[in-house]
Amino acid sequence: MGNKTLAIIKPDAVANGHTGKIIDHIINAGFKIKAMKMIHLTRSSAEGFYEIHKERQFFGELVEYMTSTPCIPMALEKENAVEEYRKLIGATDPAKAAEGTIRKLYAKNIQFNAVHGSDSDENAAKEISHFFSRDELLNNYSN
Ligand code: IDP
Ligand code: MG
Repeated sequence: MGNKTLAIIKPDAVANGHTGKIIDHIINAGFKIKAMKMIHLTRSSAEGFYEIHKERQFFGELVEYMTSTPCIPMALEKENAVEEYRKLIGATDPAKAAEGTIRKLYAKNIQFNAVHGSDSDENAAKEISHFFSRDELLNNYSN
């Protein structure tokens, strides 16, 4: 079981002013933020990040959404981080997300769903390196 995951506060949540509240949920749930930046994704970066979804019918819309306005990727650390963070954010579709989860509180619908979370340790490692170089990760600092 790994201890890192890649989170993104997605464009809708940043634009709607939910950044601070979402970071509060993350910190209060015991995650350490090991890296964080605000970026406006390019098309090629978004397409690369969501490569596993490129055959899905919503791929084009997903890339449009993720490149629409800035987002905030973060590398998070906690024991069993992938599963723990997915529990904190809730189901992909906020209508199906548990009460109190980030998506239940801040997502609009299955597409504009406020946050991303990695789905496996292997993908967490890939996704963290998509956004952060080794020296951007605070490996020797406990914040
Ligand atoms: P996840 O973010 O909960 O892991 P995935 O199935 O990996 O969900 O989908 C990636 C992202 O694609 C979702 O977070 C959401 O923004 C978008 N998405 C998923 N399903 C749909 C859909 O049916 N219509 C439009 N967008 C979708
Ligand atoms: Mg996913």
